[in-house]
Amino acid sequence: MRRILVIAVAASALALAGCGGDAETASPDATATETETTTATTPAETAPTVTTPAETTPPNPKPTTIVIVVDQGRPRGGIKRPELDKGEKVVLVVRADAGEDVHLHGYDIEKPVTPGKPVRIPLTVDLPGRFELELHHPDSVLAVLEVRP
Ligand SMILES: [Cu+2]
Repeated sequence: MRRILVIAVAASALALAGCGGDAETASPDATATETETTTATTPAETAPTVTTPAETTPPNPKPTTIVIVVDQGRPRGGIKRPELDKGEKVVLVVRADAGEDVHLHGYDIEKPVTPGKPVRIPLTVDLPGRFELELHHPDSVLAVLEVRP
């Protein structure tokens, strides 16, 4: 009984050691499961397309422009905290004297900076939450967009 236990432990230790080795064995994952789904499409009997222009219409058709001037890596006048409504059209304009790029977190929009030349970031804020607009290299928070749902 005791001997069997010892052997079992030794075996598992061996198995473990083998695991750490080359894991580069080609996985046979590529088992082609090509299931051709033949969907019998019944001819759609002219579905009534109801277009409700209600909630999705932005309250303001022209974009809200947010201008940020960066002096020596810092936003002039401090970090801006614009409050926006979901679906609003926004244009972020960043004029920086230094830095490599501006990065709007959450939306993950990144644009290169040319010192002295304004960078325009047009977008529709369709994601609610709080999002930092950062300057990178040097890193600094320029604005925090608050998008109301
Ligand atoms: Cu960033």
